[in-house]
Amino acid sequence: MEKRPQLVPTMALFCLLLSACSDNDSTPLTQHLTPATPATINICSDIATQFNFKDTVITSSEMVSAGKVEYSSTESYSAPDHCVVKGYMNERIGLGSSGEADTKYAIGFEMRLPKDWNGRFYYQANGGLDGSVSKAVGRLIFAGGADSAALNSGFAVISSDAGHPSPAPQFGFDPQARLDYGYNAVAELTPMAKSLIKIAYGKLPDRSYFAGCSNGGRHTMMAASRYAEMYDGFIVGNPGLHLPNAAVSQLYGAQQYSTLVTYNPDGSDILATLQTAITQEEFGVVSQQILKQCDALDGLADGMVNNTYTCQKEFDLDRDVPTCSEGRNGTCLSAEQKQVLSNIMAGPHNSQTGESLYMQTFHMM
Ligand SMILES: [Ca+2]
Repeated sequence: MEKRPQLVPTMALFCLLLSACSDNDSTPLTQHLTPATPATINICSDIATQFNFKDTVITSSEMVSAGKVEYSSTESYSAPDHCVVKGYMNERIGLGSSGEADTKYAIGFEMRLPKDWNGRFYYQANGGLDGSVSKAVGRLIFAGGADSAALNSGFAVISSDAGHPSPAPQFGFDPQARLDYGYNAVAELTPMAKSLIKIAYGKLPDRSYFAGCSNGGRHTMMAASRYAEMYDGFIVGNPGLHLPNAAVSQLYGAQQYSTLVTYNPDGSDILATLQTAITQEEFGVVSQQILKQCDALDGLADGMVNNTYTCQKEFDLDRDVPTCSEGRNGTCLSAEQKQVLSNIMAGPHNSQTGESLYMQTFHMM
């Protein structure tokens, strides 16, 4: 079993975020780690035959040349020469939407292993309801844009479908699929991925990081709370938590926006119509005013609001955003729009008890 001082680097990351974990600068609370050491890939196409791990099937492994990886129709990422490994774990038959055991499940994954590796491992947690294996480019986190995503920065990256196929919502009928989606896929995939890395490069990763946004942020929070010993750092982006309640909140938002629009009688283009409730231009007016009130609250006027707690106190929608006096023109919000936005930010409440059903904001300690 792998044993390394995991808590120390994790604390280091938190200390960086909090700016001050010690009131005595001469007494560091953390130790410096030795740098991760790079390695060159040993094998790629032979991984399928040489890698053995419990309940794991490698379906393909091949080297691809440096170039762009098409992540989606609108997103592509630069990548170095690397090995693409595809496979799945824990194949089984589980419950489908009919309630019968008639659906094939597995934890599908893809790993992308750079020929010249930086010695580090990156778990790319994906968004939405999962259900398909997004390309393991190591997206989302790195500030330099697509060219500085994890794969192109030399990390070995894994991505997975979190244990179920598409269409995604039907996995809810199967208890094991719910566990895999909730947290267990990470527990299954992480030791497998590290073992595969050892085969590919001749050594385990020196550092391992876990990152994602939205549902990926939720995965990251779950991994940090359940599997902290497997990773050295967690990068959480906009985590979706308590998802059933979040769904209620989203539906409440749709109800609120719908009060501002008139639908076509035939019901066509419902979503497009909903998006006219508050246009991107009008949201832009709101965001500019939030920036104006809050950007510098974190000590640096850099276009990013990082002191969100104080911002929630300082920003006043009614006061800070112009109210349209003669119809909407893209530079103001109507009184009705302001009310809808206020309602949405307050979130849905139990009509009997007044209890909030879903928190819209997270207060940092
Ligand atoms: Ca700022």
